[in-house]
Order: sequence, then structure tokens, then C-alpha cells
Amino acid sequence: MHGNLEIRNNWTRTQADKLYRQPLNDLLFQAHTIHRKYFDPNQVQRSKLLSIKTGGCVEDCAYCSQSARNGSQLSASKMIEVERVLAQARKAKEDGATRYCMGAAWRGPKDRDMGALTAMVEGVKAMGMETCMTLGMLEDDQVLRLKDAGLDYYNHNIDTSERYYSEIITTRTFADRIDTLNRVREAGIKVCAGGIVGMGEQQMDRVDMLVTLATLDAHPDSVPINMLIPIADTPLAKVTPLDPIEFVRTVALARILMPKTHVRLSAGRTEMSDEMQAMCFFAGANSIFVGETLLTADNPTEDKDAILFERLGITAMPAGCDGAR
Ligand code: SAM
Ligand code: DTB
Ligand code: SF4
Repeated sequence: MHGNLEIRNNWTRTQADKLYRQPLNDLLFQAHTIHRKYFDPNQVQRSKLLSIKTGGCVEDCAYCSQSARNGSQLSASKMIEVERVLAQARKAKEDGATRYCMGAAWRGPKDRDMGALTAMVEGVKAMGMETCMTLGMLEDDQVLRLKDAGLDYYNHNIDTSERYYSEIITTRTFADRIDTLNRVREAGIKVCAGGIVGMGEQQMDRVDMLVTLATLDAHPDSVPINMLIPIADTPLAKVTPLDPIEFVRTVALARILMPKTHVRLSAGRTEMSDEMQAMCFFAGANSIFVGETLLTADNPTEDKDAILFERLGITAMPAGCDGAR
């Protein structure tokens, strides 16, 4: 437990549910008040993603373009060479990204991949950017090798509530995800863990997902909130889109439950209006992915984001600054 009463690991579902359902103006006011207490409200951190191994994944995540078990047409590729990753990272740095996130369509890395992965981490760090990887489940020795290479963050999403999890993924369990998160945190790598909304879940699933994250032994350092990007031929291709106000409520609740965490407005921004994104920044989102591709799906162009930041008076969080007050 922390000394500060606002930073709590003992949130109950009832408390969180009450916060989520309060009148929107009250929820936004409360979230924004907390946001400005802990962060500069006009600064947003920018991360850049690269898919270092695309498609052909053995897992059956119902939302994902990269699962070999879904009907999607994406073909499997091999892991890309270290030098190519570093060349892309250099470009991202020139474009203003402060964190470079490398993602692979794996259930988990194989030991034969570890040499290349650690070389990527070392190379990107040497450029002065923070490093993040998302590679699926990790064993203890793999965590240690990544930590030794200097990995700053590991992204591993719980994706939804424990209750709804088996509707979305059957090839691994919610507990498997929590195990990897605990291993990563115990090794001293910063944790990035969030989920996806708009997958046909109930309001209580969104609340429960955030309560799970906020009651881990320590709050994740960053929490990505993804809006489902419906991918053709996947089981979730035709799911009814989520009311944008529900998305904003989810961001606001994440901010209230985890005051010092970077809340990332992640996948799905191409379908969001500028006004909706502005509401999310007011509600406490203070990080985004930049660049026109996420892993496989579209994201707003740098130019479009630059105009949005200009209109909102938002500036990019400088490198090496976590934006905290
Ligand atoms: N294979 C690794 C894993 O699952 O942890 C890493 C890559 S995986 C694509 C990273 C995250 O992207 C997923 O956990 C999910 O939260 C998010 N994601 C994947 N497809 C998405 C989609 N269509 N819409 C929104 N978020 C998505
Ligand atoms: C996260 O929570 N969102 C990012 C990152 N972590 C790895 C990935 C979004 C993927 C969106 C779908 C795609 O590009 O295929
Ligand atoms: Fe594989 Fe990750 Fe996609 Fe699931 S989300 S199918 S584990 S790449």
C-alpha cells in the first residue's frame, strides 16, 4: 500500500462501478482533477510501434488479424532482421517518438529468438529512446535476459475482464496473463498492461478489467485502452460499435483508479473524432501511438496528429520525461 490515500491497490468493484456510472460531468471533473494533480494536463507522450514478426500466431484471440486460427488473409512472416529494426527506430526518433515498441505475433518467444531480441533492445536504447516489447508470455529466464539488455517496458494486456476472457481467447487463461505480468514486474521491468473495449462486453466487464489492473501489487506504469478495430473475417468483425461516451468513461475510470499511470489512447483512433480524442485527453489519457500503422492496422498520420495537438494546445512529452508533477 502507498502512503497517499488516492493511490490505492484495494479498489472494490462496487466502488469502481459507482465511479464509472456517475453523471458524465462529475466523472470527467473528478478524473481531470486527479490528472492535473499528477501530470501536466497539456503534455502527451508519443510511442511508435513496429511489428517485428507478423501473422501466423498460434493463439486464437478473436479480435486479432494475426491469429492463424482466424479467417483473416494476413500471411505469416519471419522475424525481421535487427539492422532493419534499428533503421526504422532511427526514423521514429527523428519523427519525435520517445518510446519504441516492438511487437511479435507469438504465444511467447523461442529461446533461439532471444539473441536478436536483446540486440534490438540494446540498439534502440543506444539511440536514446525508451524500449518496449510485446512478445506474448515469458518464462523467468527470458524476462531476465530482456532486463539485462536494458528493456524498459513490457506490454502484456489482460484484454478484458476475467469473466469475459474465455469468450475472446481459449488458447490461454486470464491467470497466464497475470503470471507473466507478475514476472515482468518482479524483474524490475516497467509494466504496460491494458485491454480492448468494444468487443461486445458489458459495462461491468470494462469496470472489472480496470479493477484487476488497479489491484495488482503495483499499478501498471502504463495502461493502454484500445478501441476494438474490427478486422474482416475475425469472429469480432461485425460486433456492434461501442458508444464513444462509454469509451471516455473507461479512460476516466482508469485515471481515477491509477492516478500516476500513463493512460494510453491506443488502437482505434482513426475512427474517433477529434472531439472524442479531446474528451479522452481531458479525462486523463496522456499517451498515444504515433505513425500511420499500429502493428497491422491503420493509425492517424503524423500530420493529422500534429494538427490535433496544435488545435488542443497539447505538446509532446519530451524524451526522458514522464510528465509527472
Ligand atoms: N502476441 C502478443 C500478445 O498478444 O501479447 C503481442 C502482440 S498483440 C497484437 C498486442 C495487443 O494488441 C493485444 O493484446 C491487444 O490488446 C491489441 N490488439 C490486437 N488486435 C487488436 C484490434 N483489432 N483492435 C484493438 N486492439 C488490438
Ligand atoms: C496495445 O495495447 N495496443 C498496441 C500495442 N499494445 C502493442 C497494438 C494495437 C494493435 C492494433 C491492431 C493491429 O495493428 O493489428
Ligand atoms: Fe497472437 Fe497476440 Fe494476436 Fe493473440 S493478440 S493472436 S497472441 S498476436
